Amino acid sequence: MKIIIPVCLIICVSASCKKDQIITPELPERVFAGGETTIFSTGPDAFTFPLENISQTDLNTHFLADGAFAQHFVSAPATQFGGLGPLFNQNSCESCHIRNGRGIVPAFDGDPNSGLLLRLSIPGVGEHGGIVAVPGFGGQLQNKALFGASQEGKITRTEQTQLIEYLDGTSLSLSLPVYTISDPYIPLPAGVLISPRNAPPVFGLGLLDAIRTEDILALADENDLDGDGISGKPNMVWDVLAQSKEVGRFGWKAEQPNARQQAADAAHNDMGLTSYYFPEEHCAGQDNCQEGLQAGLDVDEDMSTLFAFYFQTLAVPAQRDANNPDVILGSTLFVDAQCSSCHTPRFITGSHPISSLSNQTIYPYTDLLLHDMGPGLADNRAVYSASGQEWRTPPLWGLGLTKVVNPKATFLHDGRAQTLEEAILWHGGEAESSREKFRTMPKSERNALLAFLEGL
Ligand code: HEC
Ligand code: HEC
Ligand SMILES: [Ca+2]
Ligand SMILES: [Ca+2]
Ligand SMILES: [Ca+2]
Repeated sequence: MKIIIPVCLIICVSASCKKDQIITPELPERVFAGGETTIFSTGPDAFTFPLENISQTDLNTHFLADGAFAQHFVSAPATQFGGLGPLFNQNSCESCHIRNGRGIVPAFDGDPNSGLLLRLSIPGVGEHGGIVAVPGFGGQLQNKALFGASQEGKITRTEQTQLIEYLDGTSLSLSLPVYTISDPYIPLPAGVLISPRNAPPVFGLGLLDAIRTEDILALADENDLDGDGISGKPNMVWDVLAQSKEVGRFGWKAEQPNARQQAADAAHNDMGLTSYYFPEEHCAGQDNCQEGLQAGLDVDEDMSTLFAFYFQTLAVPAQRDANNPDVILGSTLFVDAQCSSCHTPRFITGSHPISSLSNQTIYPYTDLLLHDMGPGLADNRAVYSASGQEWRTPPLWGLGLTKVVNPKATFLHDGRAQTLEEAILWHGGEAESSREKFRTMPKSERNALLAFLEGL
């Protein structure tokens, strides 16, 4: 009897073990990049799904909001969706944020249909610590105009290349785009500062909205007191409704404090739609600019809410290939190379008015702070607390699906990097030692790190 029992135990235990492995493989927590909101999709529509745990009421609103985001606005007068322009860049949100992913950089000089736009200013500090707008042009170049107004100019690009060498003797050439304005409708004043910005992906932003401000501030280390060479700081930006300075979260320099203001700013600057937040057209002094406009605001409170609701309730796709040995090695190298010092892997969200976003354990890989990225990435155009060399750490979730969603999509604030490898090699400033760790890795390790990023 004493002999039979253990034999039986061993057989039972090993059998149940096998069964478990086949039926329910253990998924690490980080696979659920958006916590309970995570969706499992790997196709071209991977960025278009609503939060997995969304309520039925919110789902109905999400579908309405989807319509607003895709809507092509027209000039006034119109019974619906009027108010486009008079100056604008594109007539719908989606024409820049393609399938909710990135925009495409201009294909040729003067290409009017790109997702990249130029922010403008002249040196100095403006109202609330913001930029000083360019007389006649404002804070952004609108390259389209309705009849009667003048488009402000065209986007032109030249390129410079530089060579990066790996220790194994192979090399890679990086190309730096330099954007200028051609055919301005009036002469540009001297010394105009230009910051090219490509349209970033818009999914998962409700979760970033739901991160507690104190959790962001806890990561800031402006004077690098811990001596690790990394000194993230928040951008303190103007909150139009609160009439106070708040921590910025959205945009490549974290210039917008919350989802609603981000949406209203996009509608206003990129499409010429006035709203409760920004009630005046941004004509920067053009004489014909106010003619033919509809009475009142172009978008009402409901429409403003819908623009924001859409991207707040877009789900993050799950991490892929998490159990692949290369991906596992890559995730270790990501920490060893200090990538995770800025691309903070994990947060737990606070409470949010959209309840599906509350108390979620998420893996966005951003600290939402500004970092000095060196002269190579600089736009030399300060805005609020962000210097001309500082950028907000972008989230890396969904990164590997970027080109599945849009094969022409590229990386970094001005879309200069064709690949993830190029994006890493452009890192400088506070991230210089991190980049050097990558550059001096053996090829197998570089590939493992890239495999990890491709799986995000
Ligand atoms: C002309 C192209 C264009 C159009 C049209 C456009 N956007 Fe954008 N969007 C951008 C660019 C470029 C940025 C980055 C801006 C920056 O960093 O200053 C951006 C940023 C954003 C962000 C912040 C993303 C992040 O990760 O921080 C959101 C959200 C957004 N846009 C939503 C919208 C909505 C909603 C609309 C329609 C009302 C819209 N956009 C229309 C180009 C566009
Ligand atoms: C000092 C902070 C910092 C460190 C360290 C850092 N990054 Fe970044 N990373 C950034 C910032 C800021 C940007 C955006 C720069 C820009 O667009 O000009 C960025 C951009 C990226 C992008 C492009 C994202 C996009 O949406 O286009 C990738 C990929 C990336 N980082 C990966 C890495 C990897 C891998 C490492 C480690 C080898 C690393 N980063 C280290 C701050 C950092
Ligand atoms: Ca308008
Ligand atoms: Ca303008
Ligand atoms: Ca530090």
